[in-house]
Amino acid sequence: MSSTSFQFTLHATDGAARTGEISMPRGTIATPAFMPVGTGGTVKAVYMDQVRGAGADIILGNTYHLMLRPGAERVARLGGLHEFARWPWPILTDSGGFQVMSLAQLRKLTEDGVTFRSHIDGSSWHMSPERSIEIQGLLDSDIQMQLDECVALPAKRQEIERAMELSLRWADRCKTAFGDQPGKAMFGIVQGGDDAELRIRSAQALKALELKGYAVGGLAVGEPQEVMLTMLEATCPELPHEKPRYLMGVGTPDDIVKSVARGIDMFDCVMPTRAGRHGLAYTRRGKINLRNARHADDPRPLDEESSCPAARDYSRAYLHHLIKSGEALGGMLLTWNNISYYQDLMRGLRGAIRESRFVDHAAAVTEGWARGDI
Ligand code: PRF
Repeated sequence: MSSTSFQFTLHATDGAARTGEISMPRGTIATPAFMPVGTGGTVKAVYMDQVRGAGADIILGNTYHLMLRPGAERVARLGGLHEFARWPWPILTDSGGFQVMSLAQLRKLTEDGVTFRSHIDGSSWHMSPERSIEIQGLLDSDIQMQLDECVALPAKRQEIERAMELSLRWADRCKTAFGDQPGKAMFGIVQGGDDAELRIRSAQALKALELKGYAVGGLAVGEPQEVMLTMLEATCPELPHEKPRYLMGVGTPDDIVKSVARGIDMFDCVMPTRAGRHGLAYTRRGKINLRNARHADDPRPLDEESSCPAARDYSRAYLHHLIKSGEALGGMLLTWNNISYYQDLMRGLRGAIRESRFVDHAAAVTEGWARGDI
């Protein structure tokens, strides 16, 4: 059931893995959850009906892209992002800092925020923590993220520490700017690079702010998976047990299973959508590259047991043909398949945690990828 306020309820735990639900006015989010990425007000190459039908409870939008085009004030005048994009269920928006650092030109970071030029038309912009929250409010985002600074790894400890402390000061300013909105949430973001001590300091300081949820940022930015998992092992125990934990921008199915095992509740990543547009299908038996000529005569579907028509009803030969011909439908079907695969993966993890068989289930899922099907 949805509710008039933001509430997180844990239903079961199995080791460090947890399952529960976030309940808020626009809907309920079953966790562990995967949020398809809808950067500019669209989950690329699929209809919102397909995203919903696959089982997504929440999608992600980007402050950076939407402020530049079509503009936050315009989206607000048009009724907010849910109405604009025709997705009435919860939306989480990233704050913009990460995208500024990866996409914008002539970036300048100061205590007050970040100044940059648009990657679209070169126009000049400034974003402070307060303006990021204001924009996320204009979009009418349900879960808003603090402005933070994410440092790419490897980096010097001094640089990681400076960015982590700046992010903490910005968390405080975002909390004030967000104020008291019972049906919505503002999440803080743990930074601290690959340094466990800095991660712990960041998590403890954010915990003291008593936010409604916490993200782990600054990971999957060039470090090996093992380092990411070690950072989760250091960070998660420092975060309040009764609040949701979101690992930003992660990841592969394997990253997700291993992060759920360490106590993460929410994920987002462009991987299923971007890979789909590039001819890559995720299945229970691993990844299939439909560009490969070995599929040209293969009448089999991607996975006859999938919940998704794209996986059941079309031959690999046809999908190969679409991708090789540059047909839009190829990317559309594979995106649909991949979003469905990720949602099925999360549903399976939730069921396994609820029934205290997470370790066996995770091993079976991993075994399936390794087995392959050809
Ligand atoms: N901060 C924000 N968004 C993000 C990240 C971060 O550190 C990452 C890192 N994986 C992805 N998206 N605000």
